[in-house]
Amino acid sequence: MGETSSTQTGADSPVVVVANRLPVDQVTDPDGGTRWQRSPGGLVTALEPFVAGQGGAWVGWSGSAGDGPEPFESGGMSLVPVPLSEEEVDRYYEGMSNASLWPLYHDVVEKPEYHRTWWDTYVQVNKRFAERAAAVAAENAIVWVHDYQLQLVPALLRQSRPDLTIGFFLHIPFPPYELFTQLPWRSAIVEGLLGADLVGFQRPAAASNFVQLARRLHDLPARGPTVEYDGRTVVARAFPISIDVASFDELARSPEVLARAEQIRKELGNPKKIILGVDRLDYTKGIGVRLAAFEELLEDGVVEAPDTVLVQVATPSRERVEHYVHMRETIEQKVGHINGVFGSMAGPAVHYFNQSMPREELAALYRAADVMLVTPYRDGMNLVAKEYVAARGDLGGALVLSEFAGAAAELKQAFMVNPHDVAGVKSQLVRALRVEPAEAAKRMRAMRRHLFRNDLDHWATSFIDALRSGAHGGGADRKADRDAERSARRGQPGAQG
Ligand code: ADQ
Repeated sequence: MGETSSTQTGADSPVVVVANRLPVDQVTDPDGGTRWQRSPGGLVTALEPFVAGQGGAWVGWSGSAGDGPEPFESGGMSLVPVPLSEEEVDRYYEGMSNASLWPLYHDVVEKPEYHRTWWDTYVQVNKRFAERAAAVAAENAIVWVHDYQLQLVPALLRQSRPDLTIGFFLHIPFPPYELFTQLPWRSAIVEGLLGADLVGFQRPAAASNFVQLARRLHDLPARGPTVEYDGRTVVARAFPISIDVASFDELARSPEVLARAEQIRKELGNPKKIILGVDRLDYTKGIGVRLAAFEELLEDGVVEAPDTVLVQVATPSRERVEHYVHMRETIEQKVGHINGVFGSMAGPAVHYFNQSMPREELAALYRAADVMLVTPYRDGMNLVAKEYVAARGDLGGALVLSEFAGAAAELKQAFMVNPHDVAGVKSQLVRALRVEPAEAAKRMRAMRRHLFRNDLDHWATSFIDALRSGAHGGGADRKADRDAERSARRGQPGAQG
């Protein structure tokens, strides 16, 4: 997506995606010039064919505070920037989105802060996103709104453009009634989402939490996955997101990645076992419990460094939000402590990288790792777990996975853990380290089979099909939802979605 050109975007887009961020990042070249480059994220890969294929538009923030550029064409899409001032970034993005809603929706792992000034700005910014989307959407267009930053957009859009078909997808969990209702602006959020025809979640339990809220908080008639509101039927269903499985599989089989995986093992001193963690540096991801479990196994003498090492890659994230600053310090102290006690001249026990890495390097790490540790306290899905499985076409490696990640409902052959239980994490980690290759291959094969059938394209297509078909979901869909919900209740802890 190198070439971009300025355009006068009229109200003629038959499909519109509305997301906090545009699908491009501004990069500065060595000569000081700037240009837009496609963002590496999975969401862009999933939605680009849907938007570009139909001459659609993508409405989002550029990522920097200030006036922002005029709308421009890029990769066959009209990109419509929504400007945010410094104060709006502070209150709408870092405040309301990432210090109120993010912790509330993740089981209050950290205490959410509620400030009226943040909320007022959240409303103001959601209005701006809705206005921009309304201005570019053609008559009867399909608009797909994404995530917790923009929960008021569906209702705002419907007010000004009742002709539109509106879908909303929440990428993070949706809490049960008992947690959600602590939000001072709970009714406004539920009403905002009810503006959509179809509200998509990662898990059936989340969809059912939403329906319950609409019923109990607003006294609305609700049946199965549907809520009657304002003379319309709103459908709430699960659409578990995935990755581009085939392309990750292919990348991880390439000679370059395989050679790099070999080299990584060598650079780490050819340890017998490599344990890997890859996350955005976030308090929901359970990096601390991983370090605690590994430290105790070293203390107990169950594993020894540098025979067994832990590689933790943690991408810097939300560095201006207070909880994140504190968490990073705690993690880095812990890594320093473990290495002080258990490291040797031959090398450290924990190799820690506070860096973002290219996809090729991640694929090589996945290929080099004997055990992948994914231990979030709560996660909408967790794509890292899926990437690891997609990368293991050799059927090697073992996945240790938190029961509280959305991915646990699908990757059932993983070594499941409760991340609140350090003893349990230790024993599952040891099982994964010692698993027989035949048993590991059996588990990996089953997980890969599931993933290949449920890839990113399947996710985007199912959502759009459901939205286009009036979002009513046939009887079969409703039955599938009920079945999934029942098995989620049986097999998964908590009512959190
Ligand atoms: P995230 O919380 O960002 O996403 P996740 O699903 O794990 O979490 O996705 C992280 C992505 O970042 C992965 O594709 C991974 O490869 C990449 N990444 C992580 N560390 C990296 C590093 N050091 N360098 C480069 N890339 C790195 C939110 C929700 C999730 C949900 C997704 C998609 O919180 O639950 O799965 O959206 O809906």
